[in-house]
Parts: sequence; structure tokens; C-alpha cells
Amino acid sequence: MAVIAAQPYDYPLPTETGIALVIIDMQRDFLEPGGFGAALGNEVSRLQAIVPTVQRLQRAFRERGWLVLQTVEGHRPDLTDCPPSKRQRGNAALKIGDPGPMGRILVLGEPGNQIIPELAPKPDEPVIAKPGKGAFYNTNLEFLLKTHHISHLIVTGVTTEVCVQTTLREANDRGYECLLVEDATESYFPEFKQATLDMVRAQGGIVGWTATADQVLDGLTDIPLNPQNKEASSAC
Ligand code: TIU
Repeated sequence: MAVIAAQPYDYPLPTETGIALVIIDMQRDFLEPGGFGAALGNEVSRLQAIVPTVQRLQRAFRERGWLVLQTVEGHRPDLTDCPPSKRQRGNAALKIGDPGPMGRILVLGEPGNQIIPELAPKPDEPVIAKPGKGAFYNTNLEFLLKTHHISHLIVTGVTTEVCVQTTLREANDRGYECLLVEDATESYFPEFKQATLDMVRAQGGIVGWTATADQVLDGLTDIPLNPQNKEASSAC
């Protein structure tokens, strides 16, 4: 059986059902100055370090024709999907919906809401717009995963302890086998990232596994391509 060397123990890879790469919220709002992350008072530049690692994983999944799905956190322009509590929280100088240097803060379709160009999705790759921190709340993510027969999620993106961890926990409760990639996720707070990695793999992997991108890529080379994947690969 193919595995990824992981913590707290080897992550068994699926033989019959599918595996997907999940890239959480790698949007300008969180990685560039002038967006939501900066408006909350964070130093956003430290999130840039994971971009090449996420790109490597994205490339590997694409080469095999496997599902690569991304999320963006954002709200409808009328903010009817933004609870007032979320808008007020943190007392930021710029609130969700206010005009900022990259358009309206955390509003779908605005320049700040775009995925960074280095990780731009291909036209046939799904991008889930999510109004919450978790990617399952008020989205069709579960439907999408079911229709693609996905059971295993390789999880990356930002920020580790907010949208990534919330999504991973939501997925774990729904029965997905989740592996968080240690060097493909980042936080504005290194200690929160570390705490999240520790929490995920504590108690025998109570909410999942962690591994480095190299460990993931090594493990993936052992999975035989299924006919559907071969078809998808040859179409690329
Ligand atoms: N503020 C923070 O750390 N994160 C978020 O608001 N959203 C995500 O994590 N994507």
C-alpha cells in the first residue's frame, strides 16, 4: 500500500477513491499589503515564503490529472453573506466592504480577492468562494468532493490556524482523511502555526496528519494512475 511518511504515523494513500489538493485562500487579500490581512494589523510578507512549495504541489497534482481545488474568502458586494459580527470584529481601520488599495476589502471579484498570479487556477479547476473561515460553510465543497469521489485531502494555504485549521476540522468531521502540509501553510504568527501542527497530529492524529511537501511528493509517486487520471493527464 502506498503511504506518505507523516506524523503521527504513515498516511495511507487511497487505492480506489481519489485524492485532491486543497489550496486555501492564497489570495492577494492575505499575502499583499493593502488587503484584509494588513487591515487587521498583520505583517503579510511572511506568508510569501510558502508560494514555491505550494506551486510544486500544484504542479505535481496537475501532472497526474488529479483534482486541484482552491478557495477564496470573500463576500457578496451587498454583504448579505457577512454577519455584522464578522465585519465589526477586531475594530480594523478598514472593514470588510470598505474601499481599500486593492478594491473593496474581502469582497468577491475585487482585485484583492484574486488568487496570487503564481498560483492562478486553470479554467477547469474549481475555486470555491467561501463567506466563512471554514470552506464547507455555505459552499458546495462537499458536493464537489462527492461528485469527484474524493476521500483524501492534501491541505495547504493560509492562514494555518484560521481558515486552514477550520477547514481541516470541518473535513475531518465529514470523514475525509486530511493531511496538512507543514511547509505549504503559513500564519502571521509562527507560534500559532506550530501549535496547529502539534494539535493536528496529537492524540494519534485526532484531526489528521502532517508531513512536509517532499514527503508528500515522495509518497505520491507510488500511486498508480487510474484510467480517469491518465485521461486527464493526457489532456493537459
Ligand atoms: N486573519 C487570518 O489569519 N485569517 C483570515 O482571516 N482568513 C484566512 O485564514 N483565510
